[in-house]
Amino acid sequence: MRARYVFPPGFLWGTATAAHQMEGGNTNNTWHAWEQAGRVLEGHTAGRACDWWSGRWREDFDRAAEAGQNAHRLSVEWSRIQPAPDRWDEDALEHYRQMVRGLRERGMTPFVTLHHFTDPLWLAEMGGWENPETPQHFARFVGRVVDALKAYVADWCTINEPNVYTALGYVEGVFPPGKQDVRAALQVAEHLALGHAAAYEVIHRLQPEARVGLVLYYRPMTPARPWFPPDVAVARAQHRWFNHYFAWAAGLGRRLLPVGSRRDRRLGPSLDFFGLNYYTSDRLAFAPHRPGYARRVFPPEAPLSEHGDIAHAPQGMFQGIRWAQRFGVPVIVTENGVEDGEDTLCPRYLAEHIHQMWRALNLYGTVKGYFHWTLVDNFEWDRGWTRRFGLWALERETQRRTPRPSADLYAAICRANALDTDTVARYAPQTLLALLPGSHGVS
Ligand code: IFM
Repeated sequence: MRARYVFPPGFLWGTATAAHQMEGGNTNNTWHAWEQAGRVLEGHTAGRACDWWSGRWREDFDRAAEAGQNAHRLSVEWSRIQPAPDRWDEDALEHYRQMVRGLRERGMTPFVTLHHFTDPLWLAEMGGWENPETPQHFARFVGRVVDALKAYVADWCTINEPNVYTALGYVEGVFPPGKQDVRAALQVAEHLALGHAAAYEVIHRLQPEARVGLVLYYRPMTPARPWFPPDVAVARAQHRWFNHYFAWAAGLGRRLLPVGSRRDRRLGPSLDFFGLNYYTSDRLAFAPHRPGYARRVFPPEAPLSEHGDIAHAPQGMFQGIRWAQRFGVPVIVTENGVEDGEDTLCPRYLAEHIHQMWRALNLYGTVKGYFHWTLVDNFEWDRGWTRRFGLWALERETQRRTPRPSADLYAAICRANALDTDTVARYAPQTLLALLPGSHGVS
């Protein structure tokens, strides 16, 4: 039996990257300071990263284009473009102009993310996103970038994973500024939502035809013991705050309250597309002494990634798209991938997640693109260089890139604009059964 899952013409296939993880030499932002303070696993620093700022983006864009990708999602680094509150660096803007033009020259559609986890040091000194003026600072920065790049870019992601930024920086304290302060987290969340809405407005004022989205990290959360009311309650509460908060703000113009929600016209609706990042799913068990009163466990049957960070739960991709399409705008899978230096799980992960995306597209018809995280191994934030998500492996000292088998699998999918069982049989034979019609991906 054979099957071929075909995507609509013009479907976007790409990879996603972020400035601080790729460029190297970003020394004027909060993450650099965090790294210097020894807060990253094994004392790692981003250092030269993948050397994009010296020009290696060219060879990586060549690689992506040759591998059949027709889009790329990258981010711009605020601290380079605005190194001080009253200083703008035109050379940095020109550098990004060359990059996005470089994508167009290679037949790839650029998606530009305007905020991806890093903040300029001057902004942090002013209180970062706790400061109610930060949304306006962000909107000013966004205006400069849009003016500079709009000849080549029409697709903008305002803020990457504001839910992760808030949770890891202000509740768990493992991202800068390292706080564990729920009040500060609520303030930051509100200001990020306002920053997104302000950016949405500025972009449309400068470029009426632009498409603007927010990128959310969606994580399905189900009760570990569905018959145990405390597990049900914590799973609901965490789903509400982690998944719903920003989606309701940008998608519905509603602010969540401890009970119910309130319409807030400053927030939106402010979405032209929904950027969905999906990696894994959680089960939550009530744990009175843990932050958020919950202990997270992975579905017991799910295979785990190299370091156990990600459980292979491809049905969550389907659920995520079903959830996101309720906000009434096209969905773009702006990230999906797995840390897997040996490339043992990744081929199967890729095939099964793309299959689930196809199922959701077939049912709801709203998915417009898929960006795999990521093109080349890069600096993975608090885990440093220990986690390898790249389709291409990176040897840091020599900057040599080597394709993993998953790079060939993904290229076959991108080139065909389809996932077929012959390709799966070649690269991920163990998952063939899960991909046959009628299986719904249950392997
Ligand atoms: O590397 C990160 C990225 O910056 C944001 N989303 C998740 C990725 C993998 O952890």
